[in-house]
Amino acid sequence: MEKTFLMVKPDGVQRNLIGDIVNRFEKKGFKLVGAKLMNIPTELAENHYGEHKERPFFGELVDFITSGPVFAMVWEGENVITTARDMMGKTNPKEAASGTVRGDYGMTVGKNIIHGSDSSESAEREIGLFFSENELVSYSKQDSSWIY
Ligand code: DAT
Ligand code: MG
Repeated sequence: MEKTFLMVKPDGVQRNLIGDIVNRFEKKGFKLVGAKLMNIPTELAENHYGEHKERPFFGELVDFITSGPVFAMVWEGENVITTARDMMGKTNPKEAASGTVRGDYGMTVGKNIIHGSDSSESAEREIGLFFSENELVSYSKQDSSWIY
């Protein structure tokens, strides 16, 4: 089953949005298979956002993502990578549709509350960066026959 890496960023943690965000993905029917509250070491932040290292906002981005605890998660389900991106909304909350996390709670691109992998390659890479194999839980849920 497809997996993706999602993370409530430091602004989302400070604004008490962990529960709301987890709730959205649970209610949709996705399965939580890993989660932890953590501070991101600078080296991990730079690696995670490596694709943006030449962008002018890279320094700010690393400072922001390391400015306080994040809630890192791995979610599983059919088409979870694309669907989670849709549920997050566009990168800039000003352009994100209502009903999405960023559209409902975000105001600026620099504080856009949630991260989600954008492809199967980045999902695999990011899950590997943030979680070890033994931190991911394999289990079945009773509701799956009502979801699929
Ligand atoms: P996403 O998080 O939607 O995958 P991205 O990978 O293009 O977006 O960028 C990573 C993060 O960098 C994004 O969540 C917020 C920040 N960012 C993107 N574009 C920015 C910009 N023009 N100015 C400041 N921060 C930006
Ligand atoms: Mg991205």
